[in-house]
Amino acid sequence: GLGLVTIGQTMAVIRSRTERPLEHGARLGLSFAGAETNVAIGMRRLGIPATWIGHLGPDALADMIRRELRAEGVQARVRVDPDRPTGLILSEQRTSGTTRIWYYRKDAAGVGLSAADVDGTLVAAASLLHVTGILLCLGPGPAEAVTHAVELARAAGVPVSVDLNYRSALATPEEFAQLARPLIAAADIVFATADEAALLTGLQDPADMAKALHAAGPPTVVIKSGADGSLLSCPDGRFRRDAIAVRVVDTVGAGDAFAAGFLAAFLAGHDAEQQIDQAVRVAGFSVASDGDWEGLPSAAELVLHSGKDVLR
Ligand code: KDG
Repeated sequence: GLGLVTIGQTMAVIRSRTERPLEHGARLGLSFAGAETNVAIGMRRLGIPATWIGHLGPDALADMIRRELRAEGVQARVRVDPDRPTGLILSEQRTSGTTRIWYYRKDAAGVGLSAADVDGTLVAAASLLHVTGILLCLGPGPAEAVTHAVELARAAGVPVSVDLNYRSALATPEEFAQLARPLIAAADIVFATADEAALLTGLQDPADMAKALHAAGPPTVVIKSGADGSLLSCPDGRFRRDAIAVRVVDTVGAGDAFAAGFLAAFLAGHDAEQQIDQAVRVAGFSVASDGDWEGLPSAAELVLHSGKDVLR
């Protein structure tokens, strides 16, 4: 098959390299990020073909994103939105341990996504469709794009994975719960942080939350509790894993890394324990390195640095 197909909003990232408030000015670094392209890059580095559907603006930031995705071997099915700039994330390194993020995304390329952007032939040829809750909250058009992609995947027998990725800047918890429900019902695999699962179920214990999410539809549920580890609940059983102990450099993107590791193992036909083991290891690389996706490991690195020997 075509491997991973995903759809999302990818933005430029301007990151301060100075540990102090931005109001005093800063040295800045330029990159890009998007939950869905982070997963695509992560899976691609582990040998899985990946295609991303998205909109970008008519600007140099879009050129950077296209060029980098090409360099990573991710197929980009991009439509240029002539009326909207490429979105932007401004990341302030307030202290060495605290990052503040401002989004410039609600009027940016990506909000114009619609069902028309979803190529049915492409989705039907995929081995997996991966989507997140972010597009649901970006407006009716992006939400329809996700819903349509999921319908096409289901009709074609393509497995669907969903990372909830709740963004409080885009929706209240109540709005999010309502938007996410049908997506969860249609998913084969759901990734949720413990906070997201609590928001949706009103429960606290990971095993209870997983049970409640199963009742909503998905046979495979992963609850991620950050440094406190993760729980995979699936038809083969329930598997808990500790997070890998690393020096924490940057936690943003860890969830996408986790999903990439998990889904790459899933598509390679590995069993449940191998899926969560690989997820935890790829997330460890992400946490121990700077940037939302730059530090993601290749398959060769995962082999070299097995167990707790994460490169840092
Ligand atoms: O999961 C990390 C992503 O969320 C980040 O890289 C960019 O899409 C993004 C967002 O919404 O913050």
